[in-house]
Amino acid sequence: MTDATDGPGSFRGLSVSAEGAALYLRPLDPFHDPAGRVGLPLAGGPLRFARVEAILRGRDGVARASGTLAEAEAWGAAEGVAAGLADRLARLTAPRPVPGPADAALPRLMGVVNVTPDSFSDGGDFADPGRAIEHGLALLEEGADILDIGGESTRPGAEPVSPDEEAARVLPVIEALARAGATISIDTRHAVTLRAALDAGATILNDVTALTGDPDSLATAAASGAPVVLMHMQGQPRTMQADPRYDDAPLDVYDFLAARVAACEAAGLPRERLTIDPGIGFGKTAAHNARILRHTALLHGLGCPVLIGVSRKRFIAALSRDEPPKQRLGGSLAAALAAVAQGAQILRVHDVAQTRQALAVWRQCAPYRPENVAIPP
Ligand code: HH2
Repeated sequence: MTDATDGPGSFRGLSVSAEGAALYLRPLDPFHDPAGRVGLPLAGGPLRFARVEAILRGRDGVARASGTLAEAEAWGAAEGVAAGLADRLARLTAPRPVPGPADAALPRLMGVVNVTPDSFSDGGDFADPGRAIEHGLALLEEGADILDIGGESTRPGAEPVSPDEEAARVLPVIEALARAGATISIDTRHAVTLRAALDAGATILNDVTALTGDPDSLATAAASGAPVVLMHMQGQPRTMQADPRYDDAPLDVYDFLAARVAACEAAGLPRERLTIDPGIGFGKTAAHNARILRHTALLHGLGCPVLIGVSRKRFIAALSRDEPPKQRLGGSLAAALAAVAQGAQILRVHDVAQTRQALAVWRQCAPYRPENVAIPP
């Protein structure tokens, strides 16, 4: 792809002299080009990218520069980091299996079923198993591809729930919805609940602690053969919103998830079974969340599908007019579309029908089709 006349361009000032500097590659301005005429595929999907930002983090801080792929390659060769760059590009572009029904389009919609008395978003609406089952069936009707069933609130300030109590809440709901043909993920940080949920019919594991919350979770998940969602969280739900701090939020989240992917691989849980999630709202300020979402495309560099859960979260109110959870649909859709524009493969949402509608319209109207935009060379 590199042309003899290409130079490092705007990357010229970016020096990798800092010893041990880590290199990150962030695809910029993804666009829709099903014919695949320009650029490289983002995560093997229909979006492509032709520009990247190279980010270097060393002892002295973080340096960034952006340009075309050809300029990045020329810079990489001049700086002696061609191999590292090629490795990151290979991971960014490779196709990857996405959990959920094979025939479901991307992004897949994961509908939230909270069998809890105290969830921040739908506090107690579906704590009764019968109502939770009804709600799950309604979400399927609305077009949910996956139902995410949880029996413990992880909202800021929430008190932990015992695994026994949690299992008693979710198991009848999982059994009924699995019988109805739903693809079910279990949202738990407890290994016993995870195991029992699989026996009851769940086929996907979703752990907000990225399998660190229970010493048995990693081995249980590895042995299960099921796909696993690894989510980033700083601290614990009870205290995580008390002054969260990062050196660089998107890079810190990326490094955490990279380390968890490596730990899973070492435990016999291969990357092909992993989905990663930056954990919007979990130990993050509104500014951290917004910045992490603007860096969604960076996460494809880990070679796993990306799941994003922004639905009704507090940062939406913080960026807007302090609306209560059920009045955050507009902001939830805006944030979800921002992530999908960067190739997010799964959206975890409360409002399935409205998200489906937003995606259908946005797909037809978004200004990133090659016939509508000037594609960078
Ligand atoms: N968010 C919540 C719960 N589980 N799992 C993943 N992978 N990603 C998320 O963003 C995520 C999650 C919180 O939302 P909700 O379930 O509505 O609230 P609560 O934890 O209060 O039940």
